[in-house]
Amino acid sequence: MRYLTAGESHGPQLTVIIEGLPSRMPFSKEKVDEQLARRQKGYGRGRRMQIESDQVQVLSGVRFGQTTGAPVTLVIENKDFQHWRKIMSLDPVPEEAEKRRISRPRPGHADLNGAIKYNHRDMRDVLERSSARETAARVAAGAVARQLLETCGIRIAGHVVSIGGVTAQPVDLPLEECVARAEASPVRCLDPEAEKEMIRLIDEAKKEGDTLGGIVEVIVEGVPVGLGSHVHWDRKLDARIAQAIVSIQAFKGVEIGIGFEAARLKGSQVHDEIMWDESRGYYRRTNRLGGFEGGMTTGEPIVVRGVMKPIPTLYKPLRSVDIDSKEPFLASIERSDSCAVPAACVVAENVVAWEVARALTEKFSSDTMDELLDELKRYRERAARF
Ligand code: EPS
Repeated sequence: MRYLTAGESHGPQLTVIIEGLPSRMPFSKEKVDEQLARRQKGYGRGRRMQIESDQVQVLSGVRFGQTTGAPVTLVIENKDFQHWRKIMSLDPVPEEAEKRRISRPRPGHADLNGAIKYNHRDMRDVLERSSARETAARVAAGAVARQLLETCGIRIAGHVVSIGGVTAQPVDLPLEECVARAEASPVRCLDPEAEKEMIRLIDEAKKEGDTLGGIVEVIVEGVPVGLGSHVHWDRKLDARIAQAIVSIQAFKGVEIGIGFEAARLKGSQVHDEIMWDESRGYYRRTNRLGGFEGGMTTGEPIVVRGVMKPIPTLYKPLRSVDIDSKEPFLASIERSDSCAVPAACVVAENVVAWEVARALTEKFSSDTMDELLDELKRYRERAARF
């Protein structure tokens, strides 16, 4: 399974082409739209989200509610494009190009590095593609992968662990409860006390023209043992998930299970003891390793956290240098989100869903959904009795 996204933040649309899905897999456009709507929510979003109402158009690879095995093309319209027709014009508009040219790179954004690398004197040609608008296309791809997982009995939840240094108290909840609580929270946080404080901090940051980052957690339940592989670096599923997380715009770090805490503890305090019983087969007494040993799933829930830095588009000026005059200036910006951590949580869920679905189709025959389900069922039985 692979996908490619295309489209600019203020261009006409985002497109994603997905290849390698099994045929005869149930496909619901509504379920994709549901994930897109979840990504648009969250306390701290800016005015752009009031303009957009993301929905996919399905242009190929699906017929009568099922995939055909052909590439699936999904398109999401940028409603904001109507305000940007001249600036994003295909044909040259010289006076507009000069008047609206961006020569002032934002610290922390892709602007300067991308401009130097691709030789753009107008940094709009960088920011249009580095923008987190692109995550809408990735969520659409993940939402399709999620439907594959659902058919296989694999479920996903995500929640916000911290924003601006405020951290939620850990709670041990069944997955469905975690989904329901996160969904009901404007910051996707499971701890109501921390939620209040996060909202207060976002309001404060907004007032000060500043932005906030945070930590999100994704949990995947019902995964069979042995997705991924110990035999080679690029087949390790934990590593692929780490890549998927850190590739989300503004993400700087990733942890699996207890993650960085493992550095402080002794081996006996870290590793999960192996148990077996008739009804469950093999299981671990704890899940500190977040569902992975040796680059493969253990069958315990996958638990992965991602760290998002504060968005670099600030109202509060930071020093930078104009690429024309080489003069210092204080960046001032018109529109941005003050905190997009709750939205990024939805992105993280969906990019993880993609990697798990991809690993499933690599392990099992997957030209058709029936083949995949048959093999998965037999394999689960064998693994339990092994
Ligand atoms: C973004 C800046 C803002 C965000 C955008 C990401 O957009 P604009 O520049 O149009 O105000 O709203 O996020 C989205 C459009 C989205 O769909 O998530 C940026 O610079 O990354």
